[in-house]
Amino acid sequence: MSRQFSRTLITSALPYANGPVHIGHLAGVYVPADIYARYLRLKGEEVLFIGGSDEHGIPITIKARKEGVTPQDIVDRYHSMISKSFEQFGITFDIYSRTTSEIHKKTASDFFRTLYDKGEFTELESEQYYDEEAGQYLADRYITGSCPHCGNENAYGDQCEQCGTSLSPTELINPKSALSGSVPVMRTTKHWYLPLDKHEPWLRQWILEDHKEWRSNVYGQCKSWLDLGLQPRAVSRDLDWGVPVPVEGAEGKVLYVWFDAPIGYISNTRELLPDSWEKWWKQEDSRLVHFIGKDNIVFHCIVFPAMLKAEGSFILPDNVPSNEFLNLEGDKISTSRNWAVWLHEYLEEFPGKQDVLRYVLTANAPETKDNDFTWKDFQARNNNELVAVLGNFVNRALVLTQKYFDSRVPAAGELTDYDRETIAAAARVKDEVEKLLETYHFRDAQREAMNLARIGNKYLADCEPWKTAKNDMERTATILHIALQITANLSIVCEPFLPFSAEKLRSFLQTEKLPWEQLGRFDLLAEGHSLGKAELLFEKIEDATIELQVQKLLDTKKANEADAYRAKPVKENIQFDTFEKLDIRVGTVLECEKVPKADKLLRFLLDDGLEKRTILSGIAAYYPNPQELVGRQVCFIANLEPRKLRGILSEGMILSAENSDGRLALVSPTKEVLPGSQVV
Ligand code: B3M
Ligand code: ZN
Repeated sequence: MSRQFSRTLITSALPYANGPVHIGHLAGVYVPADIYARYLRLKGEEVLFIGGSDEHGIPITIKARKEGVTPQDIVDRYHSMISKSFEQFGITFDIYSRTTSEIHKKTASDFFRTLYDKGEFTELESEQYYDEEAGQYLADRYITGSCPHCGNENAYGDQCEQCGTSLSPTELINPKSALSGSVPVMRTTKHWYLPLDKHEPWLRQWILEDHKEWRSNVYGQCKSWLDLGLQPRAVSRDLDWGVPVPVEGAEGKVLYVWFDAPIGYISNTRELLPDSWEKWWKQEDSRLVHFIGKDNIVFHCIVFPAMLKAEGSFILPDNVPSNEFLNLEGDKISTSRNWAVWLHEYLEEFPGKQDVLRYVLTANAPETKDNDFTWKDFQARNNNELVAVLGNFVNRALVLTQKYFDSRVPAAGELTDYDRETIAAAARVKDEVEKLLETYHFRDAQREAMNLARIGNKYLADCEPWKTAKNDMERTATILHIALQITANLSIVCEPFLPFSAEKLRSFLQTEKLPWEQLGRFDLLAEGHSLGKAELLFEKIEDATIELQVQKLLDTKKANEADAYRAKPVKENIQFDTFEKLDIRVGTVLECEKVPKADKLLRFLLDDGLEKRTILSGIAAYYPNPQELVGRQVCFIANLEPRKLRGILSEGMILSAENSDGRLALVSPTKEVLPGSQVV
């Protein structure tokens, strides 16, 4: 069902201001959104492109605490870095603002208040850990303790990073506050919930029936959420960093970051257009499109629409083109492991080559599945496509015109059939690119745009104007006339994808920015029009340059490994009698197998010298063939209070040595001993 819209409001996910931006951000969200915005503008449509930094949330407070600065210091630093990177890469936001702005705090606060007054929230009391020393409630990440599944002593309240299980803070054994180190206590706290379950019926209809055209990854994710059944979601948190909850009795509470962040799109529109913002958000003939990454789908397709619907006066998104993830040289991009190509570093190392990166990221865009960025591919696409096809064609057209016609557009004489075919093929590019862009297929659209350069390149190679120039200047004039018109067409079709190169093309051709509607015409340059000086559009990237980048990543990998192997500091001293309380023994493995439905756990049956004893251990990942352990001897704590794990009683704990990157190895005596021998 395609509707007629009068204007398009484009939003792109607000990046967290807790680190700089990298190629994954650009590929996933900002380049496609910018291509779309530039395209619609070139078509003369009414467009608004909204961006900004997401400056609330726990990760920012954690980073601030680590560095001993305020959260405001953190977001100030990264907001300016991020907005500079976007500007340098030609991302044409109409506004790039931030969620710590006054207008945002007011907009988000009023939005909450409206929903509150309409009775759109439910209030619920729950038990939550509270740090009495620090005087605050603890977010899940701020609580550490032992994992009930694998025994890892440094598990977080939301997840154990050793065995990967997601946890709730109450499951942790011996919980500790990461703020003060003290033992937290349970306190009752009140929060406001958005009853998503109540919204489920219309969401099902709106997404599953009315928006079947959404990308299959987006549609599929929504469908599985809906099929699981939606649950109420808390929209407030006990925290001192964020937008205060604007109702009585909510002291010390702020809006959950995922409640306030999408409202940032609205606040930033208001900031830019204080008098006319509502037309973009509230008129049925406005089209709202959210560009996001795949981890944000549920918030943009389910939670935010439910908020907008509950408010009552807003339109809903028409589409949510979400990309999958971009990996780097085969590994997941990671800020904490510094496994990324940072935009500011790229520009230091490849100054002026913004379009090369834009091009490669679009050519490899993770539109339907995760994709990989490699430096080899970056080099190949630059050298074989941008240089050899686009750059080469444009350069030949201009240099030959300079040589034979003194840089003036020559007149076309009579056309051959081949000329006509070429013109017709070139003219078809417009429809193709449009169709693809309007259905959010940016990667195919760019390939189609490049086809125009391929057509031009082939045309020159086939017609060989450097040969005709020896005896037939009229034919030479016709060939170059056509080649120059193709070049002018390229300056239009490249503008959304390669804006810096499109600008260079315009200066070579001495033309203004031409509207999209002129694409496909062959009278863009008048006979006699004087051309500017031609320079190279792209330059070859040498092997040595690429090897440097690959080496840089290898160094990062080595540094990460070195970090991982650094031993942990020694714990506090204990008295001998404390040690003596532990009864550590050797047992012989009688049986060993995986615990069904628990990826990490192995079940051991040991001969402990007295009887048979069952112990579970979270080391399955490191012993893929557990039956090979049968007959081996291991050490175990014999007097640890038995515990039930996954319905099985585990009588003790098997000792293993833990590398500081988490890899485990069982501890065994170096000589065979009798089962039941004590470790002393
Ligand atoms: N800051 C999450 C992210 O960067 C979040 C997006 C907000 S969009 C309203 O993945
Ligand atoms: Zn664990």
